[in-house]
Amino acid sequence: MSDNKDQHKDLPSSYNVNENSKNRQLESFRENPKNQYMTTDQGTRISHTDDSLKAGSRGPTIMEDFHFREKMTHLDHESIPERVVHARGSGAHGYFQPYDDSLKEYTKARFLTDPSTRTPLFVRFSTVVGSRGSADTVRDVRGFATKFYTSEGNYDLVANNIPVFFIQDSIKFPDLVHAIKPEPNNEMPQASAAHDTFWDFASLMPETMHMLLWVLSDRAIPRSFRMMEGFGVHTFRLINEAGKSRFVKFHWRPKLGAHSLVWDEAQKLAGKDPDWLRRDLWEAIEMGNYPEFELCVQIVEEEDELKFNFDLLDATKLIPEELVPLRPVGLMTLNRNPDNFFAETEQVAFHPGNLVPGIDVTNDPLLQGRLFSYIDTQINRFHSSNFTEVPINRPVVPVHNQNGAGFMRQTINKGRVNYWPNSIGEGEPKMAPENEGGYVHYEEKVEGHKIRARSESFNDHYSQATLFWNSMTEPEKKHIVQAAHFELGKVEIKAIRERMVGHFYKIAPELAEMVAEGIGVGIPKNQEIASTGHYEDNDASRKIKAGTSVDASTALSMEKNKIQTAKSRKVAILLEDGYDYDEVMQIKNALKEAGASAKIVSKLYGMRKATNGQEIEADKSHITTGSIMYDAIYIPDGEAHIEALMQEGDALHFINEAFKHCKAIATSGNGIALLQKAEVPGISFADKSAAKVMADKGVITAGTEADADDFATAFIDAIKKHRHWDREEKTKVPA
Ligand code: HDE
Repeated sequence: MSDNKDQHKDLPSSYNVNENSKNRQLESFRENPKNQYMTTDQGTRISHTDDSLKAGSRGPTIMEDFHFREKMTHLDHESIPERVVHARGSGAHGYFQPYDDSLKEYTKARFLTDPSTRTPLFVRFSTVVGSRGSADTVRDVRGFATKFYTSEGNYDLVANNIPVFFIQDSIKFPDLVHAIKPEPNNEMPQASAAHDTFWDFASLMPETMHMLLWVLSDRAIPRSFRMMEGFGVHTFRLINEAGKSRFVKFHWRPKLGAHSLVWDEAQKLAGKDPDWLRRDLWEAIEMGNYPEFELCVQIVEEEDELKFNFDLLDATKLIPEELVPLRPVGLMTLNRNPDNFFAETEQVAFHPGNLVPGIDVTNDPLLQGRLFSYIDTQINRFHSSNFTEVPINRPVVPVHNQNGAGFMRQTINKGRVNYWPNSIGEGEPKMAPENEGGYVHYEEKVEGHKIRARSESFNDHYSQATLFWNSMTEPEKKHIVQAAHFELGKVEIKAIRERMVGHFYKIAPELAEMVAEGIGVGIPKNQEIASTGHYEDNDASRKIKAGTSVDASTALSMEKNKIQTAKSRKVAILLEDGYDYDEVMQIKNALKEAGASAKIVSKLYGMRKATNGQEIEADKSHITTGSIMYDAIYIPDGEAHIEALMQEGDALHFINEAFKHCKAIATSGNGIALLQKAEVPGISFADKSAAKVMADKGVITAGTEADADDFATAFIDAIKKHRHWDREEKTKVPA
């Protein structure tokens, strides 16, 4: 079959896709019960669904009750196997739009280069280790997978919120997953790496060290899915129109900045609201606070492949932004919640091998294994290769091929021809040459011996762990140490704890010393720990060893890159009867203007009366909420109301806990005495009746004569800083 022009003359040169394309496609699958009778699956109207068909009202149920059998059979089959990893996830629809066409120089992928197109997409955020019903806020890597429904087919960027991975070769993935998942004999612990088998494995696998530091850092307890970075991890390829290839790393940057919880808060949230991150995402989208992420790329010329002191094919390494800066490409906006969790979030099936022309893979041995695993795992979940026909997985462009029957086939292929080449079907569907959008794999030259080994250039397991450690601020370092005390403190076998300290020593002696102190072991005398795998020396290895590197990278620290905004932050207003109504309204308005939202928290639900007789309804009672569900607290003035709060253990705990979690707190007049009673040590307060606003370590106090605007501004500034770590010097925040 030749690919001459004539043969393609009736075919569209491209498809029009816009931000509504996917929604329109999904609409044809949506069910609407409005003004309809209930029916069986066969469309027969149902007259009664509360009693099964029986032989007499006290007799046995009869087999012929087709309605009962259908209803029960459905329930019995209402689940599919959960994902073996990333089982717990939350999804959202949105779109991506490039800023301009400047990436054309590097890639022919249209969705990255046509600024007039909004490509629809679906994102699924996830934890990795826990089961589908596990808590959102556990210490874990977060998945950040995006399916772009592009005009050239589906492209999946299946990313994480940490830029590196535990292992270098995918053959170790089953071992890693077995080790980190609950132990096989008793299925404990749920959704946690803090157990012997994980740290046993990690301590014998030096290549995990870089990733482990990220997992011990605050990155592993994000404040919100909307406030995490995303990383493609592997090095991919971009291919331009002329066929030139460059290496690329993909990077999502949240517009709200990257922010985290503190560990004590994360643990408590896991009990009080296990859906914390899911709820946060859902509510933000419902309220119109659409999460936005900027897609950036790091591009490396082919000839520079070996210029760094690490291998671009090694997924345990990142490219420091000091060496290759991020180049912004466009913006993703998430603006619609799914209609049905199962149909969309559960059934969405990602695959790093879903590629479009202009993007290709590399020989990264971790990525190569993923290219096999994802389809295989979907077949386990769906029991059919027809999962691609499920609405959420369908591309918005037409699909034509001779893939055939199987469980749950939806497409009705017509005619006799289900093979290629054929003459009976006039050779259709046709092959698309490259200039008509046909995907052509990059012609990389590959040669070598068949060998079960890694390149020597993968053999440095410590330098980038040290780079990460060196790049942290003091509070961030402290949190890593405290996290290690927790994680390793849960490890019963002392030799494992000791082995880990040996690795930490190689990363940074001070890290090892601080960790060792908390887990009852010394620094092992023999620091020699064999490196993983079997390594082969080669040319690339020798060049890489002499390559470029940096000692610290500002980009790696969340603190150093903190985006200061109060947008979408939640503030609790503690209220009992007898508060100053005008002050509450002033602060509420100021918060609204800054993009934050306020909730009234009181001892009980119901109306709370102000000194001027006005009433405000409580949104939450102390029984149904806690300080951990807010980013900041405000307590207005008012004698009777403060007097009542003074007597409430829950309110005092609320303030004290928020203080320990380093959150912004504001009060005025009589409220100052309440803060003192709630024990917030090391803080200077304004004088109760002075005309002054005092801001000390995120605690804002105002005298009764102080200017209301100054008070509100100081409070919002404190909220924008998110956490006031300088308080940790006085009060311990568990890591
Ligand atoms: Fe995955 N991974 N993974 N992974 N991964 C899966 O596919 C796998 C890796 C990532 O929301 C599974 O559909 C192997 C790196 C995300 O549905 C499975 C290896 C990165 C998601 C699988 C890796 C990821 C998955 C389980 C090592 C960041 C959730 C269910 C070679 C770049 C996608 C599924 C969603 C899910 C295999 C390593 C990201 C088993 C073999 C590195 C975000 O196929």
